[in-house]
Amino acid sequence: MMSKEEIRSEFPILSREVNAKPLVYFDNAASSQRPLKVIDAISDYYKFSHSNVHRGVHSLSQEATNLFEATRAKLQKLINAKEEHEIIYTQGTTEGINLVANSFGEAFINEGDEIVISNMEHHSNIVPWQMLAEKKKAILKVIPIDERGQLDIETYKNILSERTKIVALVHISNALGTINPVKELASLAHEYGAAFLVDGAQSAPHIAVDVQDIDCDFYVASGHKMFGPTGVGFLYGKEEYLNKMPPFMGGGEMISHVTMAKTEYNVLPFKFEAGTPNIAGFVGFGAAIDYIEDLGLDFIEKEEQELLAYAESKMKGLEGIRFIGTAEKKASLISFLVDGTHPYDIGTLLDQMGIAVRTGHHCTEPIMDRYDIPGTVRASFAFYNTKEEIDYFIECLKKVSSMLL
Ligand code: C6P
Repeated sequence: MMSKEEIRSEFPILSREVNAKPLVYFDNAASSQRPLKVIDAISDYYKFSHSNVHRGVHSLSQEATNLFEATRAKLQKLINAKEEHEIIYTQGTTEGINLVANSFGEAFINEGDEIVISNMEHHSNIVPWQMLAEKKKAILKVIPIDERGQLDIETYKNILSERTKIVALVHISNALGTINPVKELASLAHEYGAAFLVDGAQSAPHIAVDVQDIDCDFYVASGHKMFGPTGVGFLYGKEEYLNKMPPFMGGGEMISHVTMAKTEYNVLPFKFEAGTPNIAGFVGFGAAIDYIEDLGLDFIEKEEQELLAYAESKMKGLEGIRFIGTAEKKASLISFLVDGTHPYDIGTLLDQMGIAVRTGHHCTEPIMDRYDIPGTVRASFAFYNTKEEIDYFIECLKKVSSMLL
């Protein structure tokens, strides 16, 4: 087992200073940091192996293709997908959801059909469905959340009907930390024959995910939150759905044959991967998945749950703290307000002390409306964070609060 110090030494950025103070990086839900293995994999790829993929008989192109494709098998294993070709490379969670909204929407959504989302979705799991509903004259239904930030499952059961065609829900809320019981929610959707999409942006980096056990039809996530590069991500889709869905974008790679009269589309997964991809990004993503697998998601989850419990217990002792999101099952992030202060002021002053937290609505404005607040301060932890950093954060939070009140 690696010590915390050993783990931290693999992330060069963690030893830098910000505003002349050691960096305390508590903004992992926005984007995590990368270990040297990922940075080196990208650099080596450009130094020694770059060429276009799937396009050449020459050795370099084949080498680049092998490196690029290896990540697909790693992703398949990571989330236990049945088939490798059920993994579609994307730019990230946002593209994955847009792909499903467009392609699934085109094939399966008609006037009067219903799409179900919840009040705790990220904008990227709201807007594409609103656009689809408008285009197809479909109806968007929203599951409410309770005061603790948990889905109202009884209302969900009442919303579901034969008209429901797809349910798209977040696995772990980026603004509340709530872990949703996606297996149970998927099973309820399936009783009505509806498809079930999981927004896994915040779950893939932090907990073990088994898409066959959840029995979701789609699962999307982003590389940059999984200790990998920006601009890469993936969509898992059940083959039976992906085969029935039209391509999202047209161009090179996604075709098997083109004439001026007609185009035949390529097989999965390439049908959904038009154009030259972010090859180096996917090579780096492969190294990030290796890193996660080596460390182990059980270890990651345990470390992060410990940090969460430690931070929550310390914060409960502070005056004027209001937690937003107190679900029974929570991931390692804390959204909060300090009575009488604005989140931006807290965030700005903490930054002066070297602490990076996110402030604002976290791209979840409907959650902020639900609680009638302008935003929150969000501290989100990763396994490389430490209790000492939390102690320093608490000390600084006390100072900042007294300065503002
Ligand atoms: N949340 C946060 O600070 P992209 O931007 O495509 O990688 O991920 C979008 C997204 C979708 N769903 C959830 C639950 C998310 O948390 C995010 C990204 C970041 O909370 C940036 S807004």
